[in-house]
Amino acid sequence: MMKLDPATIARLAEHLENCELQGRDTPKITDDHPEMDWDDAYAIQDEIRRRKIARNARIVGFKAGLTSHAKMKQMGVSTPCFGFLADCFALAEGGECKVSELIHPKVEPEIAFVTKRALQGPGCHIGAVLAATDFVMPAMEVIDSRYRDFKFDLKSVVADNTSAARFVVGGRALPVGDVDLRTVGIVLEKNGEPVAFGAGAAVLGHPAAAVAMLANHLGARGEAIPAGSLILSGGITEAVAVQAGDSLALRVQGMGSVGMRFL
Ligand code: OOG
Ligand code: MG
Repeated sequence: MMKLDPATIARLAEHLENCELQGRDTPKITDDHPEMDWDDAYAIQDEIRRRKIARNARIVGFKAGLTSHAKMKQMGVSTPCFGFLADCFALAEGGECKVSELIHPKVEPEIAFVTKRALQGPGCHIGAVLAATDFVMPAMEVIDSRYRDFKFDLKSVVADNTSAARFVVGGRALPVGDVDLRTVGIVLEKNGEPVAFGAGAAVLGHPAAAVAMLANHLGARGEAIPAGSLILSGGITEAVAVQAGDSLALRVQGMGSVGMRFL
């Protein structure tokens, strides 16, 4: 079921992507389109993905969002959501993120998965995810909602590719059998000060559960997670606001650390 016509979906996708590319904000789109449903929201996100592919961006993977209570509470929502990752979002490990290209960036500590086999729902579960995982790595996602003051509802944020903006992976890539992703501890540091702490289990009890949910979500839409995909499993803690001059580091127990600087 869809409530919006194809022309409206195309127009909203263009609008949101322009906001992303120009670093300017917008009121949430459900203000003007309260009738919008879930299929409309994902159709707008798909259209943004299609626009990027048409400009030669490569889709490198996916992200799960709002998978921890800390994030759901921070954003005032109660269900996870999913987006895509393009090569142009990636930053080099230890690299620089230009704040001038963004609206109001925030950083999230996450566990990244890289798949060696395709995963498709329905019926995908943690065991299947672990069996299909090549390795896991520390990751920081830079989210940057295109919505004014980071105020949105779930449909608006899905249409906006779940606030995806930049990400960095680094540290040590470990086979998934070499780490207990539930008990693994993380510390996020800003300018050398610890600002957030957590353990993997904050993400749906096990970060692989977020990947399974993603596979089931895609399966319901006739899509799969291809082998070789990078997946961000969702912020373990609340997102931390950053500004030019800040240095961020994420340390993950037994998995080293990943850093980035904001300029
Ligand atoms: C939505 C994206 C959340 C995560 O890891 O929870 C997300 C937002 O909070 O803007 O990426
Ligand atoms: Mg995230």
